[in-house]
Amino acid sequence: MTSSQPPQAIAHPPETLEGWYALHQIFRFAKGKPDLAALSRSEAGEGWTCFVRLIGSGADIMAIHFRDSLDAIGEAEQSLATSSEGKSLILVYSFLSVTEAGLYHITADLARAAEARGGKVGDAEYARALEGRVAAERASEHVKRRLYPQLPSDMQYVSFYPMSKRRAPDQNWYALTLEERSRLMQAHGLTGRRYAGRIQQVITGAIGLDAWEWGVTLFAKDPLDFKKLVTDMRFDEVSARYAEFGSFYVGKIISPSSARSSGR
Ligand code: 76R
Repeated sequence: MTSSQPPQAIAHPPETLEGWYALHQIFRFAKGKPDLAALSRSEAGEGWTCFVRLIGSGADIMAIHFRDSLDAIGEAEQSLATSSEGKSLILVYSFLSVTEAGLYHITADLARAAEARGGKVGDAEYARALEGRVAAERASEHVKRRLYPQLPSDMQYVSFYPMSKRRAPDQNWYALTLEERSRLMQAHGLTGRRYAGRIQQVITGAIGLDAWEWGVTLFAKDPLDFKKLVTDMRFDEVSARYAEFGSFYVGKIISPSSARSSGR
């Protein structure tokens, strides 16, 4: 009986760092196929756009935009929609999010330290320590790569899918303790690291922005690595217990060089 249980403490969210906003757009071709050559990768101030020719999908093309503000994402969206190529594209799905680095480990450390000194999460000492740790993270190359991802020139294949963490009564990610989520995410990171150099992942957070909670964008040299990594993740505890997935979109980047040579 739930009524006899003590009220559960509200779990503590991890601190996160955010970088570029991201928009994934999935299109079908209208009657006329657009000039694919004109849809090359474009660099735009802060951020970039790339086009992915979808393979084995009901849709035809995915655009991935990264920009430094939501307004700039809106401009990228508008400029594609009003371009001559854009007129041959019918939007079938879009996903709005922002690059995110979850600081589970740091948040759990600071919470433990606060408890040990009889303080509280969020008190002045916690806030001071957090500021220092966050600044150091933000300055690290590792975090910069997650927040401001660059398109890997040797990884032509892309797999994109949205996902959420489960919120079932007895299987609720958001009701786990911070310690437990930190432990699970550390194990997740170790599983992922086995693919270093073979897969580049971009994690974008979409809570409050879209229906799913995260976007997962993977770049690979060998598309078989998508299957291998995602299989390993399914067996990794956090995905095995808590992950729910949307549709997968797989394809190949329309390379700017071949696009240019065939078009202009
Ligand atoms: O070590 C680190 O700095 C990063 C550790 C790390 C975090 C915090 C990490 C590593 N991920 C993190 C967060 Mn990930 N990731 C996924 C998926 O298909 C599935 O089952 C899940 C989809 C894949 C394939 C993947 C790959 N990751 C996240 C989050 C946010 C969760 C939250 O905050 O609650 C999600 C949703 C997510 C999902 N992850 C890695 C990888 C890979 C390959 C790595 C190692 C990357 C590296 O070390 O460079």
